[in-house]
Amino acid sequence: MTIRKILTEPDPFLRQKSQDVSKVDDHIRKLMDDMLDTMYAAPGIGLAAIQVGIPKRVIVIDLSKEEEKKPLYFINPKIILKSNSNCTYEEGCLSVPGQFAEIDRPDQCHITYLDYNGAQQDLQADGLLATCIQHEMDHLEGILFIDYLSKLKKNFIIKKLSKQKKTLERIVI
Ligand code: K1U
Ligand code: ZN
Repeated sequence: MTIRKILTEPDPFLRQKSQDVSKVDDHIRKLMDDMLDTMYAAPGIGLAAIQVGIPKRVIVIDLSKEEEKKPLYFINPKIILKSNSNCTYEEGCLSVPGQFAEIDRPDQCHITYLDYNGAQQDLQADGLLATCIQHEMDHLEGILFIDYLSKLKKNFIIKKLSKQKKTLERIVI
């Protein structure tokens, strides 16, 4: 088990597009295991590989509230259908620490993906799972939830996080 460092905004690495996984092997499974441990430790309910500095199209999610963990693994996910109706959730992001905002997204989505063993799967998601999948799939395109806010709000958040980073760097040095 390895807890990896989560990149935080502003970081140009978070803005790059992730690449498809060509083969689901032990290297990818180790990455997903580490991502889950990193996500549980944070804590969070989802994580994309780019957030730990790996630009591959890999996502992990666990929405379970009880002791028993129910991890979901998505490799090369593709949205094949989104509902016309939207829902609003207050979203957070481990790469945008301490910031939350209400974001509107389609309330249902149908995706195809490869699972932990590389088998082709499809899933019809709604509610928080649909929101979380779309939030994580945005990461694969270099998009963060703050991109949906007004320029004023987004720039305010980025400035705040930038200042926090500089203060932390001074403390560490
Ligand atoms: O950084 C991420 O992408 C993870 C993010 C996922 C997410 C949250 C809310 C809506 C959409 C996507 C988080 O997990 S932020 C932390 C969080 O939501 C949470 C933390 C502890 C308990 C419950 C929720
Ligand atoms: Zn996020």
